[in-house]
Formats: sequence, structure tokens, C-alpha cells
Amino acid sequence: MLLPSENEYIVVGDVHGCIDELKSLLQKQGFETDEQEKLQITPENEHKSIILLGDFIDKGSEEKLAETIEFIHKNYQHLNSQRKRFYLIEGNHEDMVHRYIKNDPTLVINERTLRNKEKYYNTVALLEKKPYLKELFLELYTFCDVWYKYSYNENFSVTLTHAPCEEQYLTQNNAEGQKKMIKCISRSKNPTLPLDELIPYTHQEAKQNQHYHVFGHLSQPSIRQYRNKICIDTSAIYGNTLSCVIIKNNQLSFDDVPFEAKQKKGSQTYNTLFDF
Ligand SMILES: [Mn+2]
Repeated sequence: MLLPSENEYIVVGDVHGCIDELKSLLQKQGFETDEQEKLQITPENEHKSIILLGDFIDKGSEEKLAETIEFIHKNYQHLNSQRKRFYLIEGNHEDMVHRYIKNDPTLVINERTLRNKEKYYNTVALLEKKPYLKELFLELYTFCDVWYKYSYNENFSVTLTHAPCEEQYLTQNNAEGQKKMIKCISRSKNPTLPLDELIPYTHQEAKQNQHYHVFGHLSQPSIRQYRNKICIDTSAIYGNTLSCVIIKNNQLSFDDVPFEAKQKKGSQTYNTLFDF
């Protein structure tokens, strides 16, 4: 999906129910939220678009997850009413929660998947309790795309996906390509392996050029960049920061806001990307 290059883009990493932080980050980037929870379009921000890089659900508290879904749904409609200025990228959490609530027949329900549902996909229980939220989520899911690409000129482009993936799969619309752009090999299933060994292609394929690949998915202590590969999941729900990359013409810049402690933070050990 190609993005019009005349607009500016604010691309936000894994939100995971950090709705207060999302609002703060967007406010810092020129989008105020009004009393109806609508992002205000002004002459100063009307050329800007917002892109969520996937994984806006799960891990947060039920209250914050509900707020997140409501906020994104409301503003998806509101911001896109005149021209498209709000985009959603599908993350592995949207994918899995969708599979659970739609009773995907390819999802084997056994002890492990039931445990995972509680442990990693806590949005499922919330949606099962609140049918109106389930409807909002199902609609949001249909709005998600797997990748976007911004192309400024032959020397500068930015490809956006939730997960890092081998270059051969980037922007491929077949089933295998889509799967790879949504999720890479699991860290939790390979806890002893350093991240750079688990997904070696990320640094091996990195090039010293301005055809960037920006992704999230791998919670990090800070934005991690090696050549043209950039990870912007800075672990908001783990008490760190929520980050964004701003694409303007042929320039990238970054911004972030701290975790606001309005919900319980998760705990995890960072496994750092580009740790060499
Ligand atoms: Mn993810």
C-alpha cells in the first residue's frame, strides 16, 4: 500500500493499551484531543497523517485496552472523514486476537493455546465480556493493512511493517509474505538466543542507504537503528517510552513520551537488537 508522499507521517510503535501515552505523543506532535476524545484537525497539522505500527492491543489493563480500542475506532472514522489521515498496520496481537474471537478453525485449542490466551492475549477475555468492543475491534481489524510504503524519490523510501522480516518478503502480498511481515520467529520460545542470532537477516541485509525499513514488535530499551533498519518499539507497556518516527519529505526524525504509570506496567527482560 503506497502512501502519498506529499503528506507528513507520524508512525507510532507498539501501543499495547498505552492510550494515555498515545494521546500525549500525538499532542506533542500537534494533535490535541477534545472533550469527545476526537483528535483536532487544525491548519498546523492538516498535512500530517498518523500510522499505528501494529500491536495496539493486549498486555495493558482491561480498562486501558477498552479506551484504546474506542479511541482508535472513533478517530479512524473522524480523521479519515475528508481524506485518509489515519492508517493501521496489523501486528501479531491483532492477528491472534482476531483468530481467537472468530474461532479460527486452524487455531488448535489445547492447554497451551488456552494458557497463551490468558497470558499474552488478554484482549480476548475483554472482547468476550463486552460485545460492543468486540464489534469495534472486528471493524478495526478490517481496516488494518500489513505494510505501507512511502517513496519520496529514487533515493529515499520508508517501508513500514509490524515485524522485521527478510527483504524478499517485504511488500509481498501473498500469504507467506503477509505472515512474515506480521510476526517473526518467537523470542519467548527461544529465550537463550541473542536477538541478532535469532533474526540475523535484520543486520545482515542492512544497507547504508536511505531505503529504510521501520518496524516494531521487538520491545527494546530505546530506538534501535543499524544502517537502514530501524526498530521503534520502545517498550511503553513495560514502563519505558512510547516512540514514533516522523517522515517528512526525505527526512526521518524521532520523538517519544514516557510511560505515565496510569496502569500497571508489564515486566520483561530486554533482549537488545543490533547489540554488537
Ligand atoms: Mn508484536
